Amino acid sequence: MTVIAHDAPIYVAGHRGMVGSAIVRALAARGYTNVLTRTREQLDLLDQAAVHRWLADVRPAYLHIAAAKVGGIQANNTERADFLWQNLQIQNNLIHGAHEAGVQRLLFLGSSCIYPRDAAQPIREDSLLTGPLEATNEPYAIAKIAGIKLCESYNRQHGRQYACAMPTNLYGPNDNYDLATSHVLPALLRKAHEAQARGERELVVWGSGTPRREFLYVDDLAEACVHLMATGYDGPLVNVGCGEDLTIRELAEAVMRTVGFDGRIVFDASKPDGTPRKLLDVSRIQALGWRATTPLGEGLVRAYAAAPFASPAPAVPGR
Ligand code: GFB
Repeated sequence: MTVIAHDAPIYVAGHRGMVGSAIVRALAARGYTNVLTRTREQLDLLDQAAVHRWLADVRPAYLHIAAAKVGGIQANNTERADFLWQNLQIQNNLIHGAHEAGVQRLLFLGSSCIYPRDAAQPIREDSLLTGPLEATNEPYAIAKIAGIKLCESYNRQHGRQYACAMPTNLYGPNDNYDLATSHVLPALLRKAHEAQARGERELVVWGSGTPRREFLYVDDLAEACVHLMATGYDGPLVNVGCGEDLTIRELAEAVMRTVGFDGRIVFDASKPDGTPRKLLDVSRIQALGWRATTPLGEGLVRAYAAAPFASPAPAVPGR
């Protein structure tokens, strides 16, 4: 079944980010030849009129909505208004603009933080809106839940086929390595690399190290997105994860092995732990014919090799 022809115009919103750039790579690898992208300078996704005009002109056959304001626990917890407003604005402009332009299919990407903080593990899609959210990322989660409901509502009211995928914590090439705003995995890669390069003996890890997280290599997520598009998936919300999690302490140890840093872990209890666990139930997407293929160890090596600081560490005198 060919739902989207290989030469049909496919718009990837957010193509400069980690997720969008991986989707562009995956589309090219699968032979899609008409992938459309726009930089922020060319099209400001916060500008409703500009977004609606562009979508009406281009009328893509499919949209991958990977554009969002994203960040780690600290950015989510402090830039709360920006996370709520910008994400609502971007997704409203794209989803409503797509509908106005007559675009029948799209994929809206969210995050596993949409589920209740104390959801039963592994988290099934039907646990959405069954309990309170994790406080550190409530604004971001509320925006993403609104996006899911917007897609569902266009489907029910107007017969659109707007699909929603909820990935677990992601990592890989083009990640954000700014220590104040990044997620844990890129932060630890950078901190371990720099500690090693400077001859330091400690790796500072925020919180208690006990929260559990599931990590998916971004190229695996991109494969899932293209798979959902290519197979015409237009059903309800679908989780995308690898099905395995580990503690933040275990992650720090795996990062240290990847970087070759053998110092000691120091926990910074002044930083929040966030949600205690968020392992996704991935049976729905596995039944659709996709599963993750990159083990964490391999993904860490690839992410480290692609990191902007990965050039050989400067020699440290006396070592
Ligand atoms: O990845 P992260 O920032 O976000 O943090 P969340 C995960 C866990 O790692 C938390 C700990 O318990 C952090 O305290 N951690 C340890 C660190 N060291 C560090 C560090 O150096 N930097 C960071 N950032 N964390 C985000 C949500 O939650 O995950 C978003 O805020 C989104 O909404 C995203 O859902 C996927 O996994 O806690």
